[in-house]
Amino acid sequence: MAGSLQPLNSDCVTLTRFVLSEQKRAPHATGELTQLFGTVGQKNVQGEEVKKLDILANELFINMLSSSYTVALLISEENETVVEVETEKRGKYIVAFDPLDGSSNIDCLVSIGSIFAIMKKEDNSIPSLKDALKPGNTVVAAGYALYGSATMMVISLGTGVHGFMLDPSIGEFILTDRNLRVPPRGKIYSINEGYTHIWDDAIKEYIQKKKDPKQGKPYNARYVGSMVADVHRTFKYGGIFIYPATKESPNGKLRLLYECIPMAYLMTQAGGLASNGKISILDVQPEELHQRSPIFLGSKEDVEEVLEIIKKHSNKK
Ligand code: FBP
Repeated sequence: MAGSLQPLNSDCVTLTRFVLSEQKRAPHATGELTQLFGTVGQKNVQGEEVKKLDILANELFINMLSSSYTVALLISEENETVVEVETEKRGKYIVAFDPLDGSSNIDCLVSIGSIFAIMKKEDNSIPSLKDALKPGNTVVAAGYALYGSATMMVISLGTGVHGFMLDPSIGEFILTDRNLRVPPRGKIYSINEGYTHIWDDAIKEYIQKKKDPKQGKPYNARYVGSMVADVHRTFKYGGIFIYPATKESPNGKLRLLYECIPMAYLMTQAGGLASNGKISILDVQPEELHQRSPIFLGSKEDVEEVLEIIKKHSNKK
């Protein structure tokens, strides 16, 4: 697509046109969510020094979102506390985001991304931490941008999951994957096996089973180390992405509000599952802004399989 000088196909569905048409399906829509999405769509970061990229990305997110007049409160991985929006610029949405996910991969040019979830502020009280600690089942929209061999935006406004690829020649995101559905079962498992020594027995049993030809055709192992890249592949090819609790990190590593919940919302919208090992990620009640959560996410049958093994082990205890 890059550098294509084809005349613009006026029928192509751009991100803005898509969100506008989706808004028409919501009888009481005010257009504020459309305006917010228009703002999010402009978030491709250009930076000077690579290392500062996640700080730059964070500043851009905060700047663009807080001046969109659609947001009441921001939650960023890069900010210890909630980010308040000036009263006169406040809107009705709360946005939790990871401005640059997979930042440890920036220097080696491996795919990185941005992740966000949008919730609605239900009342007119002054926005505060309590408004930020909302469970995933209150999310009204979520998405991620993947900066890889192409720039991709994958979103859901509650009516399925849709992928848009950036056409740099026109600077527009074009709808390329309408109604993404994750396959019911895959052939790939994705987990950092460098932590095998601190896994609990259930995880060890499950991964061993995926490798053992006596227990079925062995799965392929794929792990990029950028959640956005690993989850995007899981959407496209199916399988399972796992970041479990370990003996050293009893709640795993990934953050509930702006990594686990957005991806769980999207995966569930695409027919997959996302669990913390016990309950759906979307039913976890957040208690802290940057709390971590184990996550098992992907194809329905694959996630159900590992949850069965976890249950078996916890019944043994
Ligand atoms: P950041 O958002 O801080 O970059 O960290 C999250 C992350 O890089 C995820 O993208 C990825 O899935 C995970 O950490 C990799 O962690 P590990 O190196 O422990 O496997």
